[in-house]
Amino acid sequence: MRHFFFVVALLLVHNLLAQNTPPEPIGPLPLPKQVEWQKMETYAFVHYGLNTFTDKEWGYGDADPKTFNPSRMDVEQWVKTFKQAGMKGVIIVAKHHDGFTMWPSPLTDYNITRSAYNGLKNKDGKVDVLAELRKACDKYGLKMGVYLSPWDRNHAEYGRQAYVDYYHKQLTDLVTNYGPLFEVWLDGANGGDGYYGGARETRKIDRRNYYNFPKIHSIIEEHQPQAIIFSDGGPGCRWVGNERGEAGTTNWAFLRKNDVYPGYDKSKELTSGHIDGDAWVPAECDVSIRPGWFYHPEEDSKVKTPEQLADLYYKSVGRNATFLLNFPVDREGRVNAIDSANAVRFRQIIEEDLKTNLLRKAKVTVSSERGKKFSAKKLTDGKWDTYWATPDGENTGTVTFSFGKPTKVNRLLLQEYIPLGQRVKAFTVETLVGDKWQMVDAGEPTTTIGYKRILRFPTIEASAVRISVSDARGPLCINNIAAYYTNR
Ligand code: FUL
Repeated sequence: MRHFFFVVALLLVHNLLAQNTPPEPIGPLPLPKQVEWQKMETYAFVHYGLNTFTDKEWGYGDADPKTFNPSRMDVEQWVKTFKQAGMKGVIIVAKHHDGFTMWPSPLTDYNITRSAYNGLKNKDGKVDVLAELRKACDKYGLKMGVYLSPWDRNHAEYGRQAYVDYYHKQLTDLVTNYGPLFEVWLDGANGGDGYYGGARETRKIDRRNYYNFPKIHSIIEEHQPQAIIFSDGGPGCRWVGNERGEAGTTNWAFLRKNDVYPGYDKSKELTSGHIDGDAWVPAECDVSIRPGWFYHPEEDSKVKTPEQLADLYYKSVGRNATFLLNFPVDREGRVNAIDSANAVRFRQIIEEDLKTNLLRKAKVTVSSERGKKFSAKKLTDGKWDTYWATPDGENTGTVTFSFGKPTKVNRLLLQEYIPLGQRVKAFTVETLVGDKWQMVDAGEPTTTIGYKRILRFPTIEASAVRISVSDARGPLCINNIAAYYTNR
């Protein structure tokens, strides 16, 4: 008998402890800097350089630097615009494929000091667009990042070891002179024809090995440990596999890290990630506000509308990715007025759409709770680090929010607590209309959630909303659910 009581007591203690213990993390897991990066959600891209003036997308590497001649350059105007458009940072193309550097790189003559630009000088008395951007970012509280094209159509040694050494030195110069960078962008367009110091020929490289990516990563990690490294395969974040700004409806933050490298030919896989991946490499959706990455006057009538941009927000941030929106700075040296107006209006639309969380005041019930610390209340407390969790062994679950009266709803937002991994594989949403539960049709499969998932659906007047997770990689850890109504 005594033995029996002892066992019961032990079980009780065990259960009590388990109730306050978070679920075991399920790898792959994000680094803390990847979580912080994902929370930025939207940030700007700037493509600006010789191509802006030669009307090209890919400069051959032979344009005269003097061609770069902005008439009313104003870097602060860019940053103010981005800030108003709700962007949390800006990534500037420091060097595109044409090899022209926007900072006074001491390693090449093909740089901004040889241009016709006669703007603000840096501490060494030289024109320096990156120094101007750093200053403006600090003034307005935006983070800064850089794009440094591995492909260089100007450099005579491109294709040979001497260029790789040059690239590593150029990168070191860039990452040691402009303060903290939140992201370093290594694009995947690689090799082909170019000026190459006058050779004017085609040069092919071994995409996987030529640049010595491990060395590139170690240079960045040494000088900018907080930076997220972008490439087709990460390691910090990955290309989403298209330039339309759309993530997959199924979007895992994982990749099989040894499979993917810059220039990876099965880029379609990047849209959804690898469910069996061994590394946390979330997707970033890069897209331009105009058809081209660089400014072309004839595209003034083709700027994406605020509504189109809002649609892209839902298809990127709303599908577990970040939204990197490109602004082709114009020939005056400014974010064009049309682009600026549309981007600012886009942000207002998103803020209006997702203004009041209707679930905050609703009554919540759940199929089960891991314990008090992980109760259903955590779903709507507005805190990042508290979450609802199910007990070990329960990889499914249901959450029901009752409004008490018919309430209009047409948006649903869900967030998993990603520091413990991405788990949900399938879920459904239903609404209670009268006394009937109806399946909500968001027009897209409801599989993964991840950092954030937002569904849009036709307005329903419901008295309750029910979310059911039917499959997951482990116990559920959900830190936020919100529902909204917008009359847009
Ligand atoms: C690509 C480049 O080829 C495009 O010109 C642009 O810079 C885009 C963001 O990345 O790889």
